[in-house]
Amino acid sequence: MTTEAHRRKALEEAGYNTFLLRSEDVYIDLLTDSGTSAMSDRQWAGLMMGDESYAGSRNYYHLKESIQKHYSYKYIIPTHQGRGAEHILSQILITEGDYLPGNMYFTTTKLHQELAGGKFVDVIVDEAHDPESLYKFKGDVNLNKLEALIHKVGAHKIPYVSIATTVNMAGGQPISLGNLKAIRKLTDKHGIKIIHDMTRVAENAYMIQQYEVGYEDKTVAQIVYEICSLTDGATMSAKKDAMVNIGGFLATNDPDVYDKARNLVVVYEGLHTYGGMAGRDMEALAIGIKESIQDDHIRARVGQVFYLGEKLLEMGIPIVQPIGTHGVFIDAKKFLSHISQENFPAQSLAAEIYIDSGVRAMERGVVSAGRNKETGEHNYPKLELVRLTIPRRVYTQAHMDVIADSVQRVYKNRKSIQGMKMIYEPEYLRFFQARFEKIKVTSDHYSNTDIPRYSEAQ
Ligand code: P71
Repeated sequence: MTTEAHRRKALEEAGYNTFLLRSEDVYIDLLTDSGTSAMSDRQWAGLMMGDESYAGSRNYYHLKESIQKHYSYKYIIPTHQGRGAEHILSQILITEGDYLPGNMYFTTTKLHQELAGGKFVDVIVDEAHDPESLYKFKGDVNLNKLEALIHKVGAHKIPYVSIATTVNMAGGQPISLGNLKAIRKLTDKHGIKIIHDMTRVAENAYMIQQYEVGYEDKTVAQIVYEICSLTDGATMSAKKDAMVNIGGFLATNDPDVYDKARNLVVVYEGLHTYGGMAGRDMEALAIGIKESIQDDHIRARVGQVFYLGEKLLEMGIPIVQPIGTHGVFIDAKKFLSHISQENFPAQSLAAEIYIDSGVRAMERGVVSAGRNKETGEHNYPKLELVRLTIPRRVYTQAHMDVIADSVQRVYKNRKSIQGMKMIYEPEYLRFFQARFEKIKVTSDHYSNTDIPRYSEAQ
């Protein structure tokens, strides 16, 4: 625990970017659920069984079996994490001038598609861009948008459709199996592949079990298998669902893609039987996959996120609804309606929550969206969010209460919060290392001095 004065100094030194804080200065760390979950006793036991042979490690074969059995894919290549798999797959499948439709962008996925010469096209349903829409499957693709793109550019310009389970940037929202089946039908008609970003597939499957007609009696494991079976290949950041601290993989059912991926992985990651992973980490992952699709586990995991979300809703805090499965996403545009998007409301809000309580959150708005490649202007996404991301098997319900209380305090004082300007901007994935300064008080909104700041109110 730290004092407010300490946190103010720490955040200023971090350029008001929560990515640049030291973890020692953080009390409850909700930056991400990536690599931050607690491994189980069985996973830790698995680490002790690490076979660190350079080639053909026993753990690789265990991992391969686990992926084939639970995720259906035939061929697999371990990578150091999700973006390692995205890099290799993008280089193989995309040629200059291609289009990549998908159910909303993800930062690293889109960047690798662009670096390979492709252009991402958002074909998600409109509801996904509306934080207040209660539509249950905001990860669904709008088939008309997809079909229109196919007609416009031609199927030969679309190597694959990118389908994420769940959709992170939409607020952790699931896609329905009905929609995925319809995408399969349409893509089959045109000879287009479906590549699955399966980073949080178990959480998506749980939402299908809860809300999609016909799946109420299926297990999460069965639904996960069915989702994967409808797709041609996958990239996975195993640091989320599968609860390892590092790791990922690329999977495909296509022997040609596998052949090319085996050739490329040795250039960028390592031999094809370990990619970027140690033997012990592959063992922990093989075990984590099995644990991640247990109904009781996933119900508790998502249940904890919903607990926090429901608490915030009761307090009248504007959050993305339905509540996401890996975190609660605060609607910063609404929360800080007096700060225009060019002054980074979500960045400012994440900073303020940290100062209030030491809770570290992540900006998911205009900073994350980066700049338009052609015009150089900021991309202004409809969603300007702060993500309170919950690691798995780490925090208690009491921590959730502390988080909610802090957000409520900041909400009460919201009118006194100022916007930011960016003073350092990296070329790629700028949100990781960008630096900010609070902007000087210029507008009427900031002259509201009758609302005491939290520290003064004490
Ligand atoms: C998350 C992350 C980690 C992250 C990545 C980039 C910016 C901020 C935080 C990573 C994902 C993801 C999806 C759907 C691919 C990756 C890349 N998410 N797809 O949410 O959520 O995986 O980090 O293992 O390379 O905090 P990687």
